[in-house]
Amino acid sequence: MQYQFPDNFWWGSASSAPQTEGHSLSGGKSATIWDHWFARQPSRFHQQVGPAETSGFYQHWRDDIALLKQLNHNTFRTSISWARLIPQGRGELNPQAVDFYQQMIDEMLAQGITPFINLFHFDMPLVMQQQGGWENREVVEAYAEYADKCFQLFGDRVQHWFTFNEPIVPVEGGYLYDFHYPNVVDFKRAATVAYHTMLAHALAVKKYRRRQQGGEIGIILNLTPSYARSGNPADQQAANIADLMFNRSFLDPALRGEYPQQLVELLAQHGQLPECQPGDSELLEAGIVDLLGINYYQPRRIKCRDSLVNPDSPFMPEWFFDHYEMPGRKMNPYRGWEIYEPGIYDILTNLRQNYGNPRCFISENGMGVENEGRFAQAGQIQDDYRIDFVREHLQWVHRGIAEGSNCLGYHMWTFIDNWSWCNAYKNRYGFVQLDLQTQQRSVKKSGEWFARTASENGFSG
Ligand code: BGP
Repeated sequence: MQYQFPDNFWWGSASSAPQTEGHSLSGGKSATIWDHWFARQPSRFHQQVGPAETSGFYQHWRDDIALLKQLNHNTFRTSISWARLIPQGRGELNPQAVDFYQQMIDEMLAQGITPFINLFHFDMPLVMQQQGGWENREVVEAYAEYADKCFQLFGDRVQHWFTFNEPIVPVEGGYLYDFHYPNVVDFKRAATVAYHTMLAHALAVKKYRRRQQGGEIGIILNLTPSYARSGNPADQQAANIADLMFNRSFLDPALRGEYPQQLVELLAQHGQLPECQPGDSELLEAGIVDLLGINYYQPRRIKCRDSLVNPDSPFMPEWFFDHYEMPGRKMNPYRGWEIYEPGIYDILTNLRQNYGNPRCFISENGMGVENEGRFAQAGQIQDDYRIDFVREHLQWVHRGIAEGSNCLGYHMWTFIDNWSWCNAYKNRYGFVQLDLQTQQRSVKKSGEWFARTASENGFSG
C-alpha cells in the first residue's frame, strides 16, 4: 500500500538548545540548573557526562543545517536558550547570542528549512531557579519578558513558536519523582509549578498575539494515552485519574483554556490545589494555542491499586492507581520502553473527537538505542529497527489523517544523537550518528530512508 501524505506535510526532526549547543558556559551564556546540578552531583548523570559535552551546534550549526538539507528536512525544531540570550534572566541581552540565533535562523531559511522555535526545554537559568524557579510567580513574568524579547528579535522570520516542550517533565522530575533538579518530592509544590508554567505559557501567548506577526504559537506536550488493564470499573477509574494527572492537566488548559473540573475537585478534596489569583482564569483562557505539538513515545498501562493507601503517606498520583506491565506488550529491546504504534492514532482521534480537531503535528517520536555502535557495518549504523519504528508510527498517523485528523507533520526525535539529561549518551536517537570524541557526523540508514520518504512525501509499505 502507498502511504502518501498531504501536500506541504512537515517532514523534520526536533532537538533543543541545551542538548545540542554545548559551550555551556561560553559565548556569554550563564549557567542553567543543569550546569549547576552536574557540577554538584555528577554521579547522577550517565557515565558522568554533563551538559557541556554535545555535538557542539553552537559551533557547527552551519554544517548541521547543510546536513538537514541533505536529509530533505523542510522543517526543524530547536530552542532558544534563555540563559544564553538573557544571562541574568531579566534585562540585558547577550549580543553574541542574538547574533548566533539570527544567523542560525537566517541560514535555515536560506536552505528552505522552516524554523520551529521552542522557548523552554527544561533549561531554567540558574539565577531564576535561585529565585524559586516556577514556584515563584515573579518567574512567570520574567519568562514572559524573555518570550516577548524572542518574538521581537526573531518573530519577523519565525512563524512557528512554542512556549514549552513537555512542561510536565520538570514538574514530575523536579518536584515529584526526583529525576531533575531541584530534586523536591512534594505534590503541592509540583502542582504550583505546573500551574505557574501554564500561566507563563498563557502570558507568552498573549504577548505573541499582541505583536501581530502573522505566525502561530503553540505548546509541545508529551501525551501518554492511559490504557486500563480491563473494562472493570475500578481499572477504568484508575486509568481516568492517570489521564487527568498526566495528560489533561496540560492538554485541557492548552486547548480549552481551563482545567478539567474533575481534576480540580480531586486536588481540592486532598488540599493540593495551588494558589490562584483573580484574573487567572481569563489569562488561562487567553492561552489556547494555535498549534499543538505531540510528543509520543509510549503509552501508560494502568490498573487499580492492589492495596489500600496509607493516608499518612505523602500524597502522590499513585494513591489512585498502579502501573501495570501488560503481558505480551511489545518492547523496545534497546531502551526498555513499550512500543505501541496505535497509541499515536488514539491521540489524534481523541483530539479530533473531544478537542475540536486542533491543528497539530507529531513533534517528537523516536526510538532510543543503547550501545548503538554495535549495529555499524562498513561505517554506517544499520538501524532497520528505527526505520520500522518510524514507518509503523507513520502508518497510524496516515490513518488518523485519512479519518480527518488535522495532523500537519512529523518530526523525529532527533536529528544528530544528542545529550539527554541524566541519561547523557546512553540512548541514541538520531538519524545521524555522533562520534563524541571526533565530533564526526555519519548518516545512519534511517536518515537515508527518511530523506527519501520526505522527498516522496510518503512511502510504500
Ligand atoms: C523526551 C525529551 C527529549 C529527549 C527524549 C529522550 O521526553 O523531550 O528532550 O530527552 O525524551 O529521552 P531519553 O534519553 O531519556 O531516552
